[in-house]
Order: sequence, then C-alpha cells, then structure tokens
Amino acid sequence: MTEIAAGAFITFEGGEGAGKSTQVQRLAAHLRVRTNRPVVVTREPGGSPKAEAIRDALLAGIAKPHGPFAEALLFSAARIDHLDTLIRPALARGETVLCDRFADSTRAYQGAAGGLDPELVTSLERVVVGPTRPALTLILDLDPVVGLARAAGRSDGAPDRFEAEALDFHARLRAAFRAIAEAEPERCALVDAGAAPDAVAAEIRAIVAARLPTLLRKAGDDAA
Ligand code: T5A
Repeated sequence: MTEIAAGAFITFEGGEGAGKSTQVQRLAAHLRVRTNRPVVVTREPGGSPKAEAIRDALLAGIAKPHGPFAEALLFSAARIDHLDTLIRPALARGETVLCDRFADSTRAYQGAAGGLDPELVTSLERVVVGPTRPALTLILDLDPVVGLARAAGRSDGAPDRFEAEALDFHARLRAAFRAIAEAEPERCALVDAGAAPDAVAAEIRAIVAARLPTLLRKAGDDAA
C-alpha cells in the first residue's frame, strides 16, 4: 500500500517589509526541490479571485472610515473565500500551502494595533478559520523603521492604507506579533528578519526541518 505524505499549512507573518514575500518564495523553491511535491504559494488578503477584489478595496483604504471592525469583517470575508476555494482543497490533496499573512495579521493589525476588542477578534477567527489552523507560523521580526524603509524602497507608488499608519502603530504591531509567538510557541517561531535574505532563508529551513520533519520526505519515498 502506498501512503501519501500529507502536506502542511505554513503561514508567514510580521510587519511591513519584513521580507515575508521573499521568504515564502525561497521556502517554496526549497520544498519543491527537496520533496518533489506540489507547493501552493498564496497570500492574504487575496489568494482567490473574490478575495483579491476585496484586497484592492482594503488596501485602497475604502473601509478605513468604517473602523477596525468593518475592516476585520472584510478581511474575514476574503479569508472565507480563500479557505474554501484554495487552501482547504489544496490541503485535502496533500499539498503544502505557504501563505503570506493569515489570521494573526487580523489579530495584530485590527486587534492589537487597531484597537478592536480581542474577544471579538478571537470569536471571528473561530468562526472563519475553524479547524484550518496553520501547523507552523513563521513570524518575521524586524524593527519597523527598517521594514518601512524596505517597503518604501520597493514600492512603485504611494504607501497603501496600512503602510501610511504612524510609526507607533507599527511598533504596536511588532509587539503584537512577538506576543503571539510567545503565547503559542508550539505553532509559532520568531525569526530574526534583520539578517541578510540568505541567512533568514537558512533559519527558516532549519525551523521547518526541526518542526515538520515528515514534510521533507521526497515523493516516491512513501511506499510502505
Ligand atoms: N492586513 C492583512 C491586515 O490589516 N489584516 C489582515 O488580516 C491581513 C491578512 C497587506 C496589508 O494588509 C494588512 C497588512 C498589510 O498592511 P501587502 O502589500 O500584502 O498588504 O503588505 P505586506 O504583507 O506587508 O507585504 P510587503 O511586500 O510590504 O512586505 P514583505 O512581504 O514582508 O516584504 P518583501 O519580501 O516584499 O520585501 C520588501 C523589500 O525588502 C527587501 C525585498 O527585496 C523588497 O525590496 N528584502 C530585504 N532587504 C534586506 N534584507 C532582507 N532580509 C530582505 N528581505 C526582503
């Protein structure tokens, strides 16, 4: 009998310009070569056609005047479609899903930094995410002054709705992500995102190897 190794749901979190997109791509390339298995790379808000449309509205700041609860509801609406149409089907096929931001971003941006009641954030997350929780969350930790400078250097236009927030908002975000890592050490790993990209990628590979060793089994090694 052939046992098909299951993939894993891995999320990347952190402040603006921490290097999440860069490291999602790096880990995906590593896993594809190492395991010869499909790896789905996706992001939030977005990742499905309907969620990408909501992303455009959110990053343009359309919901900002309605406050953090309205924004959290829109991020949640996008997440529900993303989970239903992309993440859960991929996981059901045994594929690995690497997601650039997920529910911890709602906790940090709309909750801790935005001022939304933490109990409301928790209830929303329970309803929206249900059992589809990440096996591993890599939290890229970086001084927001450095992260915002990186984001500004890469950006081809004006700062988006969240990049444009004041520095103390971004300092609260960093503290919130660090607190999540501390509160859930089995799921989360804090990564020093101030190092060079190669060093950050190496640290992430080491964390994945230590936390999810079966994920690194090569296709074809499954025959019992
Ligand atoms: N949001 C999202 C919420 O408020 N609530 C939610 O529930 C969710 C899901 C999304 C926004 O939505 C908010 C959070 C965000 O504000 P986005 O455009 O997807 O907007 O923003 P980010 O996820 O922050 O993406 P960024 O592209 O700004 O940052 P990344 O992905 O962390 O960084 P990356 O990899 O693009 O790198 C940025 C630049 O730095 C360089 C890269 O080459 C690039 O130029 N870089 C490095 N430079 C030096 N050293 C390194 N180690 C580097 N790594 C990358």
